Amino acid sequence: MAFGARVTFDRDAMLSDVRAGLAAHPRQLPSKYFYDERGSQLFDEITRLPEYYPTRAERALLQDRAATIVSTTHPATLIELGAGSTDKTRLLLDQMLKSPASNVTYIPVDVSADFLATSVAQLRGEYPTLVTSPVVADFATQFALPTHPLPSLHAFLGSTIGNFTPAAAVDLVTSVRTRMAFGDFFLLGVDLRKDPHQIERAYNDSRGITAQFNKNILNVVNNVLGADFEMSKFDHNAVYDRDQHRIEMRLISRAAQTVAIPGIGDVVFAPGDAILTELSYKYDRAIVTELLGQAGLQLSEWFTDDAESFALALANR
Ligand code: SAH
Ligand code: AVI
Repeated sequence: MAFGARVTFDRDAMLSDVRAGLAAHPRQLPSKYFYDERGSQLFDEITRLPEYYPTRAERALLQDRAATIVSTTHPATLIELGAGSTDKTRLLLDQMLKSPASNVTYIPVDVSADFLATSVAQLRGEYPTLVTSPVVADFATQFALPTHPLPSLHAFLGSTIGNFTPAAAVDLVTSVRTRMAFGDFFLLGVDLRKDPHQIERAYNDSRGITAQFNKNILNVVNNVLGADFEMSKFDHNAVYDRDQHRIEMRLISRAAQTVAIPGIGDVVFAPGDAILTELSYKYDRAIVTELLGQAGLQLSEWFTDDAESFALALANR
């Protein structure tokens, strides 16, 4: 492992992603590189911030709807993309495990290997009868699932779908559809369009945790590639684009600076130069129905909280 840090990203893949991203206009870095162990811990902290409403809204929705979702889909296996802490997942697992005869399998898929291992160790302690088979993979690529009992519920929670452009989101849901057997369902959590000020506050918290999360991507590039990004020389920036219905998160260079990235060379930044680090799209029912349809799925249930802040979409083939 390069440069001694506990990171699990493939060096060559990151080198080519970073080379392409920093040569692009605008400059960008793939959002998956936020999530080394520290990035995953920072995201977990974000989910508990007063300003970051999506996690609370989705948890409340799952508290209300998990029983209905499980009785509608009666899954033997839960496959979860981008499982993270698996905190909200427990609400689905609790329902799946309610039947005394049930033999339940859980397959969390995540790129953040160390954090996933910690989540799984905790889960195994809490759910001794659950068969937990974690998969460390980039869910945007072809990856193999361990054999599992059917039917499956394929879950993609937290509005992580929003971190993909509309075209990439269709590709991602299409790949889920191709893994779905007859009788399987897809459960998608999406953050809904709302007052832009409320959305912007969620990405500009007063404690600066989102800023640390954003800057952590530079730390990950330093650790894996041996680059010399100085986090203090970049500012966090997150703005809601009302036309495209998305948060755009950037790192803005505070000064003229040159960053050396072994294998890539020197990258020169002028004051104000930006690196786009994340998009976070916000949805409505029509857009989600269209996305599912383009991926070959149909919406079967649409659940929202009272404030219409967040939605869970249940879909089948
Ligand atoms: N589902 C959790 C976590 C959301 S954070 C929740 O709702 O709170 C996004 C999660 O997706 C992180 O755990 C991150 O490591 C993972 N992730 C992001 N991009 C990924 C990718 N391309 N492949 C696999 N996992 C990814
Ligand atoms: C994981 N993803 C859905 C989060 C989001 O809201 O787009 C990541 C995040 N970025 C800043 N805050 C949280």
